[in-house]
Amino acid sequence: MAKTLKETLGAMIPKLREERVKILKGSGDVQISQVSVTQAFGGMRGVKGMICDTSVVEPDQGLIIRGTPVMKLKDKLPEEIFWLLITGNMPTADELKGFQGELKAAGEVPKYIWKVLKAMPKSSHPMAMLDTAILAMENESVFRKRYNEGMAKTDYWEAALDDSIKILGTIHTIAAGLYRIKYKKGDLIEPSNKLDWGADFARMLGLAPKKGETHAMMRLYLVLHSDHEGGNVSANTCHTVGSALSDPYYAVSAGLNGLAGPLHGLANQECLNWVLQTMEKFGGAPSEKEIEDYAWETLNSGKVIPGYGHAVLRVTDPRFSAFNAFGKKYMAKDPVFQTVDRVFNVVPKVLEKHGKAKNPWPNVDAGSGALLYYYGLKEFEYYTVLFSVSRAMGMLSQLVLNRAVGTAITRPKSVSTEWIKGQIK
Ligand code: CMX
Repeated sequence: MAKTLKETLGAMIPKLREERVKILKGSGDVQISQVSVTQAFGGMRGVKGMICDTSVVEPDQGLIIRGTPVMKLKDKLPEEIFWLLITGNMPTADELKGFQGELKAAGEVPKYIWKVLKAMPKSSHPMAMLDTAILAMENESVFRKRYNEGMAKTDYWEAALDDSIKILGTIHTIAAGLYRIKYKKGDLIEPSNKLDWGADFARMLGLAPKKGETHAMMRLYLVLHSDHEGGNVSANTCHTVGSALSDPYYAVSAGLNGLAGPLHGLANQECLNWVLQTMEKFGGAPSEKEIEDYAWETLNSGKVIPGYGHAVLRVTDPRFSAFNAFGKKYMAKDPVFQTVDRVFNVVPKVLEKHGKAKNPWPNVDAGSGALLYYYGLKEFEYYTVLFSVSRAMGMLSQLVLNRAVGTAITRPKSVSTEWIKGQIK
């Protein structure tokens, strides 16, 4: 019989713990980073001060999940990616089937969640709705219950995994349901036992299958956004909150609040907005010259061009390239997609000339919106919710591993401006 995810992890964890103890005992004093004044004032950019084994982001390559570049994983199922993130290996066909069954078995959304969502103001942002739903579901936490019963430290990861499976088993249903509530799309659509996670999410949103294209698009979307190492705002926030032994519902909800920021996950709503604004201004798909003029207008009014630049990457984000390739295959003549493609030809040159952004190339958010829009998801303020459903996989896999190896509570040292001035002298 195929092993469950819990059995697989259970077998791995003693080795992970041993390795950690060995490294700390033998080499705990080895220096791995220095911090400059610029970094202390500048969002700790580049400071190496935490461990994340699920993925790395190389400035010249982009996302690498457990040693494999994301482009090589783009045709996998999101469920396979979660297994890979957390164990370091792809599941076998039987393991995958068993894990999909576990997600389905955890798939019932408590009824009070729908009441909470329906009670929220009509103008609530979809991200506020999603975060509230995840936080309200904290009532289901196995971690909190077992902690209160005196759970041993060595068992924290198990309870965290139980909560993670419940969150992943329901988050797509909650996200689809809040979409239908907020945008008055009709009754909620029940989950299906027959479809995989991504395809079922697309179906529950109410997207027409269109010969399977919407299912394929959603799977791709969920794979590409799944993780981006440990220091980005959402992962780092989830990590910090989880390090206080706040359970996964608290930690993921907190991480998602960070994802809702316009410099982070919300950029995808801003991005399509910017593309549509150019189309509106110029009455259809604009020429490259018109895009260039609009880019300068944006920059000269002190705004950023959404979807471009990155804190770590210094090349075109491979996730953008994967979306772009999908668009070229299925919607090459669509004017919104064509505009996104033209923006890609123009904006990096403009940003280079502008001379501020360290990375003039597109990030993941520059490309995804056009695909969603094409398949009927036209409410772009909802897009970060899709990002969230996917990123929950990265946050939860990191969190379970942190509980498994006993990562300490986060507590960096802050210093005052006076102290810095003293150091400068
Ligand atoms: N348009 C205009 N200016 C930009 C820019 C852009 N796309 N990207 C960076 N800059 C500016 C910065 O605002 C900064 O200006 P100031 O010195 O006046 O503050 C300067 O260039 C240097 O910034 P940087 O070191 O290159 O970039 P940061 O690491 O500070 O910020 C990011 C990274 C992503 C927040 C930034 O590039 C940005 O705001 N991009 C647009 C928003 C976006 O696409 N966000 C999504 C990122 C992906 C994600 O995390 O989800």
